Amino acid sequence: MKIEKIELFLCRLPLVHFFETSFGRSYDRTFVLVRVEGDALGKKHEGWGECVAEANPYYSSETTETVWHIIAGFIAPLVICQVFDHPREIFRALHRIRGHNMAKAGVEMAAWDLYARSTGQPLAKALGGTRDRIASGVSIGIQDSLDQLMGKIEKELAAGYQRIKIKIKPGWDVDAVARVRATFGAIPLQVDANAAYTMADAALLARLDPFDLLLIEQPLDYDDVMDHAELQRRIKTPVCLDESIHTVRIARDAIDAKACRIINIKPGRVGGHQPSIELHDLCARHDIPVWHGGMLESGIGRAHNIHLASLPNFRLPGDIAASKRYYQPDLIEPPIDISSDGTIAVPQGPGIGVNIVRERIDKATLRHVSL
Ligand code: OSB
Ligand code: MG
Repeated sequence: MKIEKIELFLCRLPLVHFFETSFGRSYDRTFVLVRVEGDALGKKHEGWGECVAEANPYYSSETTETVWHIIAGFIAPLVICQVFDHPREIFRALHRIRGHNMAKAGVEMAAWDLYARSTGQPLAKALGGTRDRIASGVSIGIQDSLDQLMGKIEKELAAGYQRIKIKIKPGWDVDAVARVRATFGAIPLQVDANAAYTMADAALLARLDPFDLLLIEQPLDYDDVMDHAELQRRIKTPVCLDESIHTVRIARDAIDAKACRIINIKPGRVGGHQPSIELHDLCARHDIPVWHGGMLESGIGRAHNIHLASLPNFRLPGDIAASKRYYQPDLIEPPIDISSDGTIAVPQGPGIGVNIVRERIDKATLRHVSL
């Protein structure tokens, strides 16, 4: 396959409901869409990807502007008009660019879509997926009050989601979890701290133990492994790493150090589908369950996530929910929805298998470039 053109779209969409994590509240989402055009098996095809970097460097060091700079200046020259036998080769071809995984993933994932379309198969099949529906959970941000949080959880449980994740931060943790358990009983429940705590909080985090959480996600700093290992020795709740796992090698170190019992996979964080498959396989070999994280993606990134989450070691429900929780309308038609059993169907058409509505992309676009 050969990519002949890369287009970037800097987009902004309002969120249906604000989303608050330990690092701040957002009312809209700014992101970069990637469209590739090229030749595969002697025919012209397109492919779409979504860079999950945000406008600010608070979840990760990448931003929409760094993604733009790195793709236009460094990734495009290494990819355009190069011949690849398979999209799995692209991540490796970008090796001399250090970091910038979200920029790499946007292009790499678009290339996988192009490849799957050109071979007439759903992306899930090309990736090695083994199921045709994925289990769906929701991530619920910090709210203005615990009453408001209970209202949100009630609504999501009624919609059928298989598990609830709530964001926590100092001052919005043990009491919030206690209130959820008191109100909803033994529902599948997990928490995400987005690195808001330090080892000085170990005793406080141990107070979550009696609540039988599925996991606590990224309690400590975004680049830490060894303190998480110490924390895991002191608490019963399984530690799950998100931010810290930005390469397959760090995942190996974290597993060896027993810093986590579960890993969250976000393809943007590790550089695309190929490194995600490697991370998935590494975890499977060590009997570490994985689940698919979310980054408030539009329907394009969300569709990619659904395909990846069809691999067998995605054993816990993902943060992959219906489009209408995020954007109305979404950039795809029909929007992604869940069925009453809390699952989402893996699209069966070629590639990501969703219809992209170009007029909606154009309307959301603040800047465009063709490389
Ligand atoms: O840590 O998982 C996270 C959203 C933005 C940045 C980081 C995270 C999240 C979420 C949202 O939790 C998951 C979703 O897309 O619903
Ligand atoms: Mg997280």
